Amino acid sequence: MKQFTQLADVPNPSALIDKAQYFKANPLAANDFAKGKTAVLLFFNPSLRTRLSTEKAALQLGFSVMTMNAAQGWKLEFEDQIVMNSDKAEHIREAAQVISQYADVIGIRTFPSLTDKDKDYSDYILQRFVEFSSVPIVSLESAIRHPLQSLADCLTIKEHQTKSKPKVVLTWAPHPKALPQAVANSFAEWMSIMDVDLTITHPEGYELAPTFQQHFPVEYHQQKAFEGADFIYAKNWSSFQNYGKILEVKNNWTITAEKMALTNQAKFMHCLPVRRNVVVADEVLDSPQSLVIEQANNRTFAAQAVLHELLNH
Ligand code: SN0
Repeated sequence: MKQFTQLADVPNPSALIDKAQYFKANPLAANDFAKGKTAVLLFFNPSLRTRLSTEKAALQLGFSVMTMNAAQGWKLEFEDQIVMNSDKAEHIREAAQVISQYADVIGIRTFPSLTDKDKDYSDYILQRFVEFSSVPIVSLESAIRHPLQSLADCLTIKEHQTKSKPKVVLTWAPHPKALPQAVANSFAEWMSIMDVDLTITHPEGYELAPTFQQHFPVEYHQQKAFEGADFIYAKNWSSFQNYGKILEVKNNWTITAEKMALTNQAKFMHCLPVRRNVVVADEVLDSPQSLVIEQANNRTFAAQAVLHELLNH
């Protein structure tokens, strides 16, 4: 594996899920593996789980970790053939090469603009780092994908499924802010290699980009989608069609105990952070059916498997 930015980068996804499961059982099995090596993590947007779980994963493999909050004060220029006489002091061409001198692997977090659809969906910032870095790049959530989250989610489903081919429902949920489509896109992408029956439910106008949505049925009626489900995966995303916008929605899409009662005693999943009683009612989030903390725990082992695989040659 040369980089980890999307499912297509992974030669054998089920072996990677197995590796994450192995590190969960044996977190220090390779604690000398990356001795003398350095992981540099760059955050252009805030992070709790991704930062701490990836740092922990790297430390458990013996890496030294350097994390940089690049959100404020460090303005990079990503465009070519530009006269750099504005506020951006450094160009991606130098920055990526310079970081590569200090790092054996580079992690990047970058959210979408939610205003320029074409640029966001070209995964522009992440791809500029891929282009100019000389060491492997790990996505710590990009404009359009969150593959470390999805890998952890695959592990969580694998651990908690009680039958082959469980019914998994990815459901849109309300949110006061316009959020990226990244988590939902990636979840659908990774469910394609799991032996699951995935249904996506959302209000009309919230269709995901065709590349992510096309393989799966869409059910506009949330309650109907919930019938017989074994896993409910909730996430808000802003509109792709009406790019980055929050649309008016008639029904109440919050996940409640009443809706969960329509399922096959489904487990509840969410990547966190979650807005209580907007996305999901307390009664569901605080119930034994909720897997959200286990999902967060599994982030460490997903990251550990990825870092191990990237440098294992
Ligand atoms: C991000 C998102 O992509 O939806 C990160 C999820 C892992 N979510 C948020 O930023 C939520 C922010 C909020 O105000 O609730």
